Amino acid sequence: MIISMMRSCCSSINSHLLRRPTPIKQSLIIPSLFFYSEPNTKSNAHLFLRGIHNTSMGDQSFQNPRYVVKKVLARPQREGNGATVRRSIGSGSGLTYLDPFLLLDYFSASAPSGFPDHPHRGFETVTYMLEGACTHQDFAGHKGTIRAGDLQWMTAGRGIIHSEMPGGAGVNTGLQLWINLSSKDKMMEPRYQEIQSRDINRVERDGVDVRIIAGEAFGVRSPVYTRTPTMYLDFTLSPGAKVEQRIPESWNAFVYVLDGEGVFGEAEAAPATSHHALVLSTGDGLGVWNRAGRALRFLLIGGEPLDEAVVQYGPFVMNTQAEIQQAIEDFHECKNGFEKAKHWVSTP
Ligand code: FJE
Ligand code: FE
Repeated sequence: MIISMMRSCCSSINSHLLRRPTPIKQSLIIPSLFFYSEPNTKSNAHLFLRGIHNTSMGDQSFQNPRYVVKKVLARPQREGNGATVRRSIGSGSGLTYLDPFLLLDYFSASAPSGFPDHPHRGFETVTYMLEGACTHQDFAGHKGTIRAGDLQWMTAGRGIIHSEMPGGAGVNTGLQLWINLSSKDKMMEPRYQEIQSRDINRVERDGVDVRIIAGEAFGVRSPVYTRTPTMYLDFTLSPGAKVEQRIPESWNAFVYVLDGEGVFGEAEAAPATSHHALVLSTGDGLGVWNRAGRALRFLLIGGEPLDEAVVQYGPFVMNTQAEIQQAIEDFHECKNGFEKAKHWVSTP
């Protein structure tokens, strides 16, 4: 599928403050001010199965194996309030939008740095902790801490204002993925799915250990409901192990390497190492080989493209400029989903 993207405006991170006239914490920073639009294209997604089927462990068994079409190294940058992120999807480095994925940040924060009070509208944030903890508080009174291996799947829908801060001393690292919502879901009531590490389904077989965060692997499904059909798998391969994972043919998919080095897509490909994002071609599955002497850990993330126009203003992601204007107005005037913002600030 051809994705054509036009970024009509780009200004520097942290350069704009959106201030509210009410006694809300004075600065709600909307740092990434990218606007981009995607022309509408006809979707053929309905022609394909949504389910993810079992994986074969034999010789490469796909009709149309996927291979790596783009490799991007995610370099550290400052974000939020003193936190560090390695941004792959959503960065300026040629991976602006991989429909339906808006952003993938590998983040690292130590108190007092973090991501103080900020809004979201029109998409989902998926936070997966690797080390330490992250405490979130929102304007509706939700509060919780996720720790290493835990997951928070937040559907912002029409509006959330929240803080995401380190949940303890020491380094806190994790991944945050932003998944776009289709036009029919953008203004839905917000909701959370929080899953503790021990409740994440896991399969171990032939040197392959997979945690199934969303979708299915080896015939085992995740309980997470994904409004935009999505797969999110956390694989660890022992030295010498290989895996073949089915991916629905029409979906966009990518790999993010966390540890070790792996050969992805083609048996003779050059190995990829940590913090590289690998965008995959179309196809019905991916083969991965660990030929190194240490464990390989990577995420495999895929989703059904929405094929809708995208207009983004920092943490507001809608289909049209008019909807973005409306989101900014609603945020400022605490209406249409932002009512609870009127008298709320997070507690330290
Ligand atoms: C945000 C800048 C931000 N990556 N990874 C602008 F930093 C954020 C934001 C995050 C974020 C939070 C966590 Cl816990 C992990 C992140 C960006 O909160 F939402 C906007 N708009
Ligand atoms: Fe957030």
